[in-house]
Amino acid sequence: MHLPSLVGLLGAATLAACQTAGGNGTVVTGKMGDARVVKNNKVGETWVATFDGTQGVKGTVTMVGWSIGVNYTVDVTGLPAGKGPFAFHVHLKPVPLGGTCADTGGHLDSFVRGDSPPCDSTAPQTCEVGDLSGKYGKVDGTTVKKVFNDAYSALDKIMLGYIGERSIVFHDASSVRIACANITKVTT
Ligand SMILES: *[C@@H]1O[C@H](CO)[C@@H](O)[C@H](O)[C@H]1NC(C)=O
Ligand SMILES: *[C@@H]1O[C@H](CO)[C@@H](O)[C@H](O)[C@H]1NC(C)=O
Ligand SMILES: *[C@@H]1O[C@H](CO)[C@@H](O)[C@H](O)[C@H]1NC(C)=O
Ligand SMILES: [Cu+2]
Repeated sequence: MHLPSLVGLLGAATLAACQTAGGNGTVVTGKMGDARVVKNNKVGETWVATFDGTQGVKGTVTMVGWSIGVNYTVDVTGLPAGKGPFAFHVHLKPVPLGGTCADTGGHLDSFVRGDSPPCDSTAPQTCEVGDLSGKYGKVDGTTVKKVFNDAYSALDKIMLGYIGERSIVFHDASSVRIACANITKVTT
């Protein structure tokens, strides 16, 4: 006899999770709701994705634990001239030895949002956790440096939003995956 009301509650919860404040009513969020702010990262814990130049791109994306989320520093050179602006994301899987960027899976999407419609950067909590350029802007030019904090990135494996042991992937303006590198732990 409790079943109908339970179903009703679940329906209401699902509906609420698909609409969100901060947009104009068309903004979508994850099936599991908005991304949660991460407050238990170890401050200073450092992970890095190193681009060794074999794919043209050379440099690092450094990820440092902060009291809220993770601080990212994108510091790369060798992006192909005229092919930008470049999107970049945390992809689900690392790059297998001898593999390619095609092997890294899709974006880290811990709250099951999907990448369509595109991320609304004014409501970053509604975006895929791994959609870094959607939230903080694409990079352009052959040499770029970009620093930002992402409140939704986790360094603890038990957390949704865990970015460790995955990869950073750069895409050119036509979405081609031009370079990728493993996210590996440097210090605790
Ligand atoms: C509002 O909705 C339109 C139509 O879907 C979309 O193009 C636009 O980006 C949205 N703006 C905001 C701030 O959500
Ligand atoms: C992380 O970013 C925040 C916000 O931008 C900044 O205040 C803080 O100093 C940064 N922390 C580190 C360790 O870089
Ligand atoms: C990336 O990490 C995976 C998993 O640890 C590892 O098997 C692979 O060899 C690494 N890829 C590269 C290119 O180092
Ligand atoms: Cu990507």
